Amino acid sequence: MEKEVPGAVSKYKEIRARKWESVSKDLSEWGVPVKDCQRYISDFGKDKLIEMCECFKIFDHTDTGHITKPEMVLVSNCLGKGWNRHFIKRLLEDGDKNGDTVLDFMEFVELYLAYESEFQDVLNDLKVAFEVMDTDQSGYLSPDELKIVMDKIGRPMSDEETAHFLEIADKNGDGEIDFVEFAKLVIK
Ligand SMILES: [Ca+2]
Ligand SMILES: [Ca+2]
Ligand SMILES: [Ca+2]
Repeated sequence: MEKEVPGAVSKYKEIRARKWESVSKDLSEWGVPVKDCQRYISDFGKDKLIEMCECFKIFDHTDTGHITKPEMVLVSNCLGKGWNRHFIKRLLEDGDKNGDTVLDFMEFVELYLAYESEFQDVLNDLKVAFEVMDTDQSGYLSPDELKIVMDKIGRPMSDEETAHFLEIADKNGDGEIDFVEFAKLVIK
């Protein structure tokens, strides 16, 4: 396990810069100006905004830029927490400020902050699994890391299979699997 060794800080900064780049892209895709998120950044930090963005993308299963009720049911069920329908109804009622029955990113951010432990609880097992697989702690799963995991669980993959798997999983085409891409593989 890597502890406070020199270089850990710069590695962390590198991961954060890469993640922030992806968040900026997402925000612009959703039509959210970064300045609208500024107060969340000053109140809770950039890392929190990255975390909320990842959580939003995971719940937005079909990548439409908003979260629907069936998506909330699907995601919470798939991740083994199974929020009951009363709780989901309450989340939507609390979160949907403009009354269009879905949650856009800005609505989600407020909701996430109000129900942070519930959202974190849903994603926790997945996060732990991801961290175990990410052996070099780069924040991303490389093809080699994937192969090692598949070997370990007794289902070794050939280079071809690995490439094919990556083709399906690697939505943004950067050659690695990030936490959101990993979650999308698990949630079906
Ligand atoms: Ca709404
Ligand atoms: Ca890695
Ligand atoms: Ca990727």
